[in-house]
Amino acid sequence: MKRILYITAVAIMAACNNSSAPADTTNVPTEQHKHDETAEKKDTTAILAGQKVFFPNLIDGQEIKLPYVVKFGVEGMEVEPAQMPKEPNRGHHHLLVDREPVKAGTMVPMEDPNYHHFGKGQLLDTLSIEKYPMLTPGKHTLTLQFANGLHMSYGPAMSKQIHIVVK
Ligand SMILES: [Cu+2]
Repeated sequence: MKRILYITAVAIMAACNNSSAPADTTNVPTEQHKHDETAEKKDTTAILAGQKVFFPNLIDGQEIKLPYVVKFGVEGMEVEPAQMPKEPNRGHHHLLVDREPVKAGTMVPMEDPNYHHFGKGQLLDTLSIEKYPMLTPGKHTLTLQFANGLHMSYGPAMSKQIHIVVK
């Protein structure tokens, strides 16, 4: 009986530990993290506070007519052409149509036409029916996703999703 109680107590403690630890504790940026990343350059898809992407000229729910020039914004990271990552906090934009943000450390798909890579470091693109045939009239989601030089996603925290209505 004592042993069962002991096991139960351990299990409860373990459960408490799990639930009391916020999921993003490891992502809380500290000076220490910053130094570690710069020194080791191991995790090339870790992100820091204040780093984000955004659509400078689109708001959620906006109605647009094609062609439409959509701009890509980023704060706290630098845009560079796709290449072997030498420095952290760099990468390029991706525009996803009707797709969800890409998990951190996972490659942004290359073959799916709903994932557009801007590996030259582009800061805008023209949404046209020729280049984006999936943008048929009606509601769609646009997701801006930042990824490193090897197209490895910085994750949902470095993405921005909005809804648009194509007229
Ligand atoms: Cu890419």
